[in-house]
Amino acid sequence: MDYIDLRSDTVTHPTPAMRAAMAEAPVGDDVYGEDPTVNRLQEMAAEKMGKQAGLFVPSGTMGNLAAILAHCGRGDEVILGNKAHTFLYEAGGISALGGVHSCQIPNQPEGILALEDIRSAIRPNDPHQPLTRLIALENTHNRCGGVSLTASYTREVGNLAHSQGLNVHLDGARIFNAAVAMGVSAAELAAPADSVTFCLSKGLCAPVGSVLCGSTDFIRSAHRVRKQLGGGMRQAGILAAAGIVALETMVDRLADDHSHAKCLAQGLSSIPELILDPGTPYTNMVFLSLAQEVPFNASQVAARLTEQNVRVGVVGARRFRLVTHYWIDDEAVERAVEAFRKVMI
Ligand code: TLP
Repeated sequence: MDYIDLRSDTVTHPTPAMRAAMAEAPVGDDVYGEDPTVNRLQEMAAEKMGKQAGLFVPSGTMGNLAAILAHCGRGDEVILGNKAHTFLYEAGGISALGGVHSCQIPNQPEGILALEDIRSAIRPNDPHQPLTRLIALENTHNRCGGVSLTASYTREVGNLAHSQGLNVHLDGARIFNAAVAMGVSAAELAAPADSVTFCLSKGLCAPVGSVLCGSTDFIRSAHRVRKQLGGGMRQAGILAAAGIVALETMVDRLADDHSHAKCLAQGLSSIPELILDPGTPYTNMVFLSLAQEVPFNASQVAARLTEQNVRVGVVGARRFRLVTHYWIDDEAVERAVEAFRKVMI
């Protein structure tokens, strides 16, 4: 990359090994279930998540949508956080396309939903009210700073949900970042969830795709929903091949992204005009704001940074999100800090 792109880990390009695997991939028609590379990716993904089956989908958004529509019928309700990606950034797909009602409860700063809040949000069986069917969690939690949810917290939510006859869906777009940061397996983090989506196209660098995992029966239902959404792809093995390389080679190195995020935060903390969020970074995201005395807003600062070949995410009038990934090395971190220092003058 010829500029330093900290807007997201979604900007990552496929690695040379991925491009080679894509060129060589054996393929078939995946709508007939005949693409050997897709089938292999789905099996690998299910194994990594500790689930029976997997379904390759074009995006994390479609993975969450297919999952929620497979768990809930029209008029049913999902309990989710008011900062959940599914609530904020998926264009309202669950209600627009699935007629699923959402009950938003506050995300606590550590990304969790308080058990008490979940308990009180579960509806009684009253014909005036929608039926609660599902609780959705997110790990790592994007808008809560990229913080990881522990396996024990997720287990508590799972126990509560299952005791009430509800299911749990986990938006694990960055579950491998959480697993690497906490030194546990992704399967352990996903165990209490009935379904989990994770993304191949973020920190794992694949160009396209996510995998939704769950029980064989659940994936059968989600498969039908994927078809309804137009997500049945044909020789998708070309894409799945990159996903296999991602799972084989790109998971453990996420630790480098986390340490680059720490160096970035440390460097930026020496610039008096910048205020870093307490605790940032938890994984590969650094959140910060402009100090009151800075006479520019975040968009103006971002435009000046672009002139220095550094791109950052603007997530509020005076707030930024910087995300580290495979294409951000030590030198890029130093150059980004220097660019911030320069544009503050
Ligand atoms: N998040 C993107 C933007 O949409 C904000 C990003 O740059 O972080 N779940 C979570 C937790 C996500 O962060 C994202 C993407 C998704 C789902 C959706 O994945 P895609 O972009 O593949 O549909």
